[in-house]
This record gives sequence, C-alpha cells and structure tokens, in this order.
Amino acid sequence: MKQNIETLLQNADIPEDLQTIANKVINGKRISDNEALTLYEKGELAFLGMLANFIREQKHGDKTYFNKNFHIEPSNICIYNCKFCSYARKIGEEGAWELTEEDILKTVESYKNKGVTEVHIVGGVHPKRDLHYYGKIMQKIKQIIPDIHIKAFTAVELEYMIKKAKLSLDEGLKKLKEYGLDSIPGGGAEIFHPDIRKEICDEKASSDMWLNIHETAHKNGIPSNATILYGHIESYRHRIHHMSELRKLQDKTGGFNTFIPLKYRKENNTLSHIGEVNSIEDLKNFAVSRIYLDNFPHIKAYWPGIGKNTARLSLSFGVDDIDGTIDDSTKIYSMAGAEDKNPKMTTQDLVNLIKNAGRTPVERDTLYNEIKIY
Ligand code: V47
Ligand code: SF4
Repeated sequence: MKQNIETLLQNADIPEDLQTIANKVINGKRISDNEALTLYEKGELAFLGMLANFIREQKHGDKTYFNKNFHIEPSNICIYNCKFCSYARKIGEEGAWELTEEDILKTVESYKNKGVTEVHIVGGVHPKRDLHYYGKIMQKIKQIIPDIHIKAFTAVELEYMIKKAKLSLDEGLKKLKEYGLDSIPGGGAEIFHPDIRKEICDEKASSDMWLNIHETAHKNGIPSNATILYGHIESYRHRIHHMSELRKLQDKTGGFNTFIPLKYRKENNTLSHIGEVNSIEDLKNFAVSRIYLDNFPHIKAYWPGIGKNTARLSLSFGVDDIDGTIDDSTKIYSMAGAEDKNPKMTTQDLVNLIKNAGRTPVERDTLYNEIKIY
C-alpha cells in the first residue's frame, strides 16, 4: 500500500510542500498546524482522500464500525442561547418538552432484549434538574438493562449539574460513575478558539472547562468522544486550533475514542443567514481531521447530522465509523434541517450502506469491542 501511494505521488503533478506532507504521513510522522493549514488551503480533494484513506486503512483496513443504540433527550429546555442551536426552548415556550422519569424508563423498557448496546443521553441544560436526579435515572436504567452502556451528558450539561450539586469536577464525575455513567459523548465542544466561541456560544462552559472535564473524566477511567462544529463563521485556522487542543489532551490522557466533525445545519436558528458548506467541504474536513489527529483511534461521520449519502462517501475520506441505528430517538438534527426527519436505520440498512461503499461492516460496542463482522 505504501509503495502504491509513493508511486502515485511521484507520477502526479503535486506541489513540493504537499509532497513533503504526504511523505510525512506515509512514514507515520505527525503533521504540524501549518501543514494542516496547507492541506486545507491547497490540498485537492482526491489528494486529501488518498492520504486520509491510507491512514484509515493502516489503522482499520476495510472495517467500518456501527452500533445498535438509541438516544434519550430528557428535555430541550435550556438556560443557554447558543446561536447555532435549533433545538433549545425556554420553560413554557412552544415546542419545549420535559420527559418524566416514568417516560424515560418506559422508553428503556421498550429496548429490553432488542440487542441494543448503548443509550446516548443528552439534552438542554435544564435549570431544575441536577446530578442526583440524572444519577438515580441511570441507576434505574441499569436495573432494566444491566449491561447497557450509558454514554451521557455533554461537558456543558456536566459542568452545570456538578456545580449545582456543589461538588468539584473530580467528585462529581466519580459520583456519576458510581451512579452508572460509562462514557461521555463529544458534544458541547463547538469551536474552542475564544474569538469564535464568544460569537456563537459565549454563555456556556468555556473551552478550558470542556477540556478540563474530559481530562478529569479520563483520569477517572471514563472515556469520551470529541466533536467540532464546523462550517459556520470559523476559519481553517480555528478548526486547526480546535484539533490541536484535542491532540494535546489525547497525548496526555489517551482517553478519547473518536472524533466527530459535526457540520453546522442552518434551519431554525440565529445563524441561518450564513448557509451551509457543501459536501466537498465535508469530505475535505473529514480527511484533514483523519490526517491531523494521528492519536485518535476513530473518526466518525454521524449520519443523522450529515445524511446517508455523505456518510457513505466519507468512508473513503478517513472515516471508519458511522454511529448507529438511532431508531428515530433524536431531534437535534431534524430540527436543524438535516436530510432525515425521522433518523432510523436497521442493522441491515447500515450493513448495506457500508457494503455499498466497498467496506466491511463491523458491529461494535461503545468502546469499539467487536460484536459481529458482517
Ligand atoms: O454540541 C447543535 C451540535 C452537538 C446544531 O459523542 C448542531 O458519539 C449542527 O455532540 N447544526 C450535540 N450541529 C450532539 C453531539 C453528538 C452527536 C452524535 C454522537 C456523539 C458522540 C455526539 O450537536 C452540540 C452541537 O455541536 N449541534 N445544533 C446545528 N444546528
Ligand atoms: Fe443549550 Fe446545547 Fe442548544 Fe447550547 S447547543 S442552547 S447548550 S441545547
């Protein structure tokens, strides 16, 4: 594979700076922030895809992961007002929902003996719900399905509920682990650069807080994911700064499983006027992420956010995971204008999508233990 790509590079008319970066990549060397910028600014899609795919195949061959999961969104009531968010409502506002504990547990009951391995719980930052409220719900979820993996609460939700319980981050995360929290999803990261964070979500947990929560979680044996929200007012430099913070933290802790680039979707939010980036930009961004984040085991294309077609194409641009069956249990993206209004895929749909891209479908659990190869 290395020889093939070297021959291709020699024969193609590729500028010297890109050749240098390609040589680094194929020899397993880390690229710098400036080199990432060169890739974003000068790298053609086919070139970026070739390098990202080289890394993806070195790490995972043709394997493409998915899982059987469902989401619970306890409430979309949120004290914050992020400009890109189409989902949050205030108490009493039209479109606001609050599930009761009974509603939540009834949903969990309905997944008993269905083969799901993960429940992903996230929502707005509700002013009245605290760590112990959610902790007790997690305990009850595990009484219903004891071996389910609970991936729950963005760092933004965690900051609020831990502060409300008057605990330190360390104490709060330890307590949540005792209650049944197994891992933390990647949301709330958005863009770490202060110039952009100030513009799009200045009220909620700061970038340092986000990083601190994930670091503290990793130290307590709670793995996590990381996201970036791209395609709005940020520049390539901001994306690289974001990934650089994540790469540094991953060097320190090794606690991240997967990086999930989330494309900004424009319907029903305050940033709508700026529009959306196109699929070429999506694929480019997946590829540069795969090349830059050499210490992240996985890159995920979250299909309800990006659509099934781009998710399939992304499998040739560094992505090795497309998340799960979902079962129409999340509203974040349908409310923001994503392609699938009722996101739901059967195992067979996921297997077909992956096979149509010429890859090998592998059902995984949240921590990437393989459950079944199709
Ligand atoms: O932090 C909100 C994003 C995130 C919009 O860890 C939007 O496996 C685009 O983090 N356009 C929450 N994005 C979702 C999330 C996630 C999703 C899937 C898997 C995992 C994982 C994590 O959704 C928020 C924000 O970045 N978001 N509004 C929007 N209009
Ligand atoms: Fe609240 Fe999250 Fe929406 Fe921000 S993105 S307003 S924190 S629900």
